[in-house]
Amino acid sequence: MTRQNPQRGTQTLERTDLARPRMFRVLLLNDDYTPMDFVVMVLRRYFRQDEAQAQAVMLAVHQRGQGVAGVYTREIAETKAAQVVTHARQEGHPLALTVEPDG
Ligand code: TYC
Repeated sequence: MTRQNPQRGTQTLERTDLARPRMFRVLLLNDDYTPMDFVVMVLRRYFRQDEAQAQAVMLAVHQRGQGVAGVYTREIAETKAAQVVTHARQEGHPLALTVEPDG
């Protein structure tokens, strides 16, 4: 789109073909100590999953070692991972997460 500015005699070309941002996966890692209920709470509260999905993801991580909690832009993914680690440490749990490019 072109925006006219008659006072200055200028035109501004606005981009309308915005590129989609790169997306990042937040991965939950299994450990032997974090309670299952805490992981389910994390998936519900921080990753907006319903009870059934949170249970399924938690169990998949428990059985396979890791799993995707959610996919976000980089800043949001890193913020969520940091918030969860802070919460887990406050409760004395060793829960670990990583952030990696999606695809
Ligand atoms: N393995 C943990 C237990 O048996 C549960 C758990 C699931 C821990 C997922 C971390 O990301 C995790 N209590």
